[in-house]
Amino acid sequence: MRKTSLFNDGWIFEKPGFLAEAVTLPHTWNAKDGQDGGNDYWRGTAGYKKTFARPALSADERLFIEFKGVAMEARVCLNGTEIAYHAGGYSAFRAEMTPYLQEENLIEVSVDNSNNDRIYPQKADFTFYGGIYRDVSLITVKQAHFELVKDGTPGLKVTPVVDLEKKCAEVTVEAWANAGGSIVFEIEGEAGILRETAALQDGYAKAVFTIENVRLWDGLADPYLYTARAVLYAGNGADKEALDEICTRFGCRVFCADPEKGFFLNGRPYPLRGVSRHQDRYGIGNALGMKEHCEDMQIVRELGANTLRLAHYQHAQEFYDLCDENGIVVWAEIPFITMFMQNGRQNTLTQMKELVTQCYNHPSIACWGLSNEISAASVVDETVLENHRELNELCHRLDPTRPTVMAHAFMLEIESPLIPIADMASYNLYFGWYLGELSQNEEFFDEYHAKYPDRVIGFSEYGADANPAFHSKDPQRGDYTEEYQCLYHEHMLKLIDERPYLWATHVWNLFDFAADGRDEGGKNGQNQKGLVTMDRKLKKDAFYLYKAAWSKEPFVHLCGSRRVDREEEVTEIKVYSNQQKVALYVDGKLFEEKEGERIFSFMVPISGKHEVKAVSGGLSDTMTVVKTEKPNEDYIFNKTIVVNWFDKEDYKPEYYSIKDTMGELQQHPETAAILEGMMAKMRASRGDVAEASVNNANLQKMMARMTLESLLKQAGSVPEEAVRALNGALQRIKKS
Ligand code: GCB
Repeated sequence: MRKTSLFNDGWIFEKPGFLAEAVTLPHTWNAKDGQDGGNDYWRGTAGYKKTFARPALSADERLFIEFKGVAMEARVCLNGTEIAYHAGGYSAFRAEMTPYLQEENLIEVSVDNSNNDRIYPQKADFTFYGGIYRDVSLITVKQAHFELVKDGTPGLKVTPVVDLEKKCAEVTVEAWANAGGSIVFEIEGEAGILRETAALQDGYAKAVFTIENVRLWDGLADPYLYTARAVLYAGNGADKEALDEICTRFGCRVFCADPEKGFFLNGRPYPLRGVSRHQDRYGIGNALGMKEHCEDMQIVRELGANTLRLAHYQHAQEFYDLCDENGIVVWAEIPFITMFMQNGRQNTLTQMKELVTQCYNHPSIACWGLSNEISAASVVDETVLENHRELNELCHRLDPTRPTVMAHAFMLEIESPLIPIADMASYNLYFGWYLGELSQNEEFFDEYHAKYPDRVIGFSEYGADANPAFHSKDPQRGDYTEEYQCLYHEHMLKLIDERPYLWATHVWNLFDFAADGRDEGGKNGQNQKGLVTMDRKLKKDAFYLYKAAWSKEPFVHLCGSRRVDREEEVTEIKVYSNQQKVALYVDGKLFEEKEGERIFSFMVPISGKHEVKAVSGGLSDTMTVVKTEKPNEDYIFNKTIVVNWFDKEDYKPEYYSIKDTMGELQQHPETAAILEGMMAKMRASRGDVAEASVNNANLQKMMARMTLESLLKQAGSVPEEAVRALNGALQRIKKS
């Protein structure tokens, strides 16, 4: 029977120009430089090697090696012969070692994460860590065995089709082997074991079972898992000795999405409300172990989310397993992202084939994501459309049971022919963070839904960066404060509550994550849109807003505990809770009790140092606030940002100014010319993402509603003198 053993120990890692070092896998060479900003982490070709004595194999045994994730491109040589090549950093692959084994063996893996135009991802907002960052194992099988190599298959494919009315499931179990003979298939559940024998034909066999009184995989409520097993025999199944055995867990459930009513699980409305996650951790990079995966799932459970978007690539099997076990509905995807590459077509197909083949049996997975914001740095032309059609057909061919989806960038016109290619659509919108006003998010969905009432639409990303060191009593977009992140998400949660047609919504992101290209918000190298910090040690206040909405575990949480110093005379104390009543105590005395839902706000006069305590039944949370003379400067991210350019200026309202909207300024030929000059300069400094969006109708429409002042503030880097000059020029043109 097959034996699997970890092969993680005793590797030597060699990076050009550095001394060789001994490492234990999983390992990435970018754990430090990929997380510290500057967009200068090392991308190149490095080597891993290991010597080992010939494993004891009997004459009818064969040896395979399994790599669960090598980023991004790998060549594996055993004793000088190449036994595997793999392009794509997130899916598993296996290779046979048997013919090349010697008494003493040397395995060498050349790993490359350098820039190229063939393998996705190449342009995206996260660090492309290099290394053998998931487990490596040796698998010993008999001469006759289940398929191990093709697309990294588990060898076994389970397709449950549930009849909710009859409370039964028809389960098709298929297996592939390199031999003749037969397979005994089994399905094991609480009611016992069902068994069928099928003869192998051309290396393939299947059995169809009916599970009566099926116990459903029912999301958070009851994520019940069955086990399917396949045992390979040389003869007709009555032989004594089994040659190989594989098993997988599966679940019986029905997913569907309705354009008006949203998502359904097992025939009941089940709005998918949750967060996204990267495989990433502070100080570790992407080389996570089971401990880190479990900690992440624990936090997801505490939050009460019922869905995860596992972005932007295939995650570790261990993590999909955790989703199966915990009843989390998953959006799975490949890293076909941001920028279309003419030479990358084949790689999108390979990565998709591997994702679907390797993840097919996970009951948690509800859809296959074809791409993310592919229009952000590319024009959607016929080649882009064709690549998406191919991917879509591939998914349907490999898996007729699951819908496909795409995550679109806000500037993709809702009329784009890209959108209807996939079965479902979702948008990533950042109005109220990168640009625009918060209310533009709901305007966007309302317009889309009114125009396309028969299309399923969701909200695949939204978020605002927050560094928990920064605070404000008057939070503003772009200030990186914990308080703005709260206001932003309060708005978004309401938007979502009011639009049950959104089939799934995912906060970007549950955790801060490494994006070495970012240098902002006081933490270089990080995207800080997380509800939790990258080391998982601190839950930002906004985490508790979602917990109040989603979790049933009773709690009260005082917001602003890190904003100790407060300059105002009367301060807002905000409590997030899933209880109906919250009482606030100040210095031991009852201040006020309120009834409400999720958000409880109290206006408290302060004069010195106060102890503030929120209480609901037996639950409580306590913090200290201190009245100060002046604002605490440590709470401000960029102290040089000019908050209001106009405060000190004379301003003539009958003339044009930066307070006018872009739409108004475009009406007058002179102001339009000034605007165009400014936009050309901005485009030149923003690179290809901005370039691609110049003639973008959505962007134009959105910008027409913004004042020039707010556009300039969001651009951030425009010097104050330039703003004054621009305003001066506009103030010379009289409004008609
Ligand atoms: C997006 C991308 C995601 C980024 C995010 C952001 O739309 O899909 O990868 O991290 O925006 O924070 O800008």
